[in-house]
Amino acid sequence: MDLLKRILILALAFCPLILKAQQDVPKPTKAQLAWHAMEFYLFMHFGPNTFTDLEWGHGNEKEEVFNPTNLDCEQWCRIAKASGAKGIIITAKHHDGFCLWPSKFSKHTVRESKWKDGKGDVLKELSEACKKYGLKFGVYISPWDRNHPDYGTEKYNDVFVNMMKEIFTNYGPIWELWWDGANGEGPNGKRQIYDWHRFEQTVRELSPNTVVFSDIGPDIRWCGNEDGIAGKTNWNTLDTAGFTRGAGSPKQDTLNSGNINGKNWIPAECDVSIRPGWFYHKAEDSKVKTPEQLFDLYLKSVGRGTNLLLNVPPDGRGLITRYDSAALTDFAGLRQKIFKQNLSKNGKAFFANFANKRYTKYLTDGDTKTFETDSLYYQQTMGIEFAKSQKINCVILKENIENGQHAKSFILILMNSKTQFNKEIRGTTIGNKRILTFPQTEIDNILLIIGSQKWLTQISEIEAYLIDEKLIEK
Ligand code: FUL
Repeated sequence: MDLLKRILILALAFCPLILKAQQDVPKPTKAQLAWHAMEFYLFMHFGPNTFTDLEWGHGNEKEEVFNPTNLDCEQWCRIAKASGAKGIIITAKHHDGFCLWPSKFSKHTVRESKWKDGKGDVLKELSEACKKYGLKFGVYISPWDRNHPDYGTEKYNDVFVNMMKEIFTNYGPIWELWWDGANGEGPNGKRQIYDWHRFEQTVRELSPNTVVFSDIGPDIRWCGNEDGIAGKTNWNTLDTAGFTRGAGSPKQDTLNSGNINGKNWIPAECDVSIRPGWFYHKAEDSKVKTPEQLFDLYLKSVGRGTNLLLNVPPDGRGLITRYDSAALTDFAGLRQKIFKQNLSKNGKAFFANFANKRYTKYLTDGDTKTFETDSLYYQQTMGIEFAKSQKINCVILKENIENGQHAKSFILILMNSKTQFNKEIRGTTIGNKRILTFPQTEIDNILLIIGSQKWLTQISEIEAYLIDEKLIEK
């Protein structure tokens, strides 16, 4: 029996074991999978700080400071839509404890303010506007509360649960719930011992499709920095045993890259502000990030397999300024222009197995669910060949992550058979999307070798683009 046959028989004998191993691999839930597809959405920090020029309110601000003169959540939604964002997450309650809805469980809310004679409700207006504009609606609710008289006592856990109940019942569906990790002192100088278990149960019972963000999930994790930058190695898996939210969470670089053999599917989300601060400050009108800077952040977040949560704070009128709006619209324009023409469609996609090369439509069909794999576990090779050489400086790889994330390392080879030119780009993880940019190169073959993998990597797309040279990742 020749060697190849022996290997094949051995591999078949181990098949059940391998299949079992694949079943044990962490996989996204349906809600997480839908979350991955969102890629880019907006954060809005709005509340008393908008009017007091603070970042962290003390909790003793008079309710009357909250008084937007011209609040228009539809304007927020129109701008979000124009930017290509898929949803909005609003600070329903920041650390100062002020509630943007008339909660029955607090006396520090819009109801006590002068805005609309105490009849206003930002969550109502925004949730309705999001529905109208086809945007997902998410809520940030800070567990830390510098105002609530019960904070620091067991009673506050009831307050927090009741507030979440109000939000789910009156403003749902809530697509993402954001729990901030900060846990400072309350008005009585005490810190709260949060009943996280109960908080989680409340969400699961009342709103099972909501994905919950915190430093360590349960559904989405923090990416470890507030700069909007994910790790070049970015596993959607994380080990959480022995860790707690806030000060007890894993090291920031672990959050940034995940754990290769992590037991739980908890992908990273990159939060960053379009301005230096999270809340609106007039002095920062001239410091709004440019469309090019936003695009670079997009490459470093979405382009590394995470989602981008971009904060755009409304001002004291209750409107998004023209500076932020212009930057967002131009950012969308850049993305539309850049990704308009997938040059891979000019070529023929192939999948190679030993000496056999078979052509496939799956790598260029735009369908992230279709892919080719080998039937056995070893490195996989695929690519695009072009009859006529192409100038490119950007390649996008997509891994179908429905059944887990598998590629551990890859080599992308850019080849020009006429000039014998070969350029190698080495990388580690791929995940939902991996965007690689490099100086413009004329090629007639793109070869992707998945070097090592946890299980059979399912590459669904290899896209190629020629983008403005200035936009190559910094
Ligand atoms: C942090 C908060 O302390 C900031 O004020 C902001 O809300 C940011 C998104 O999260 O932990």
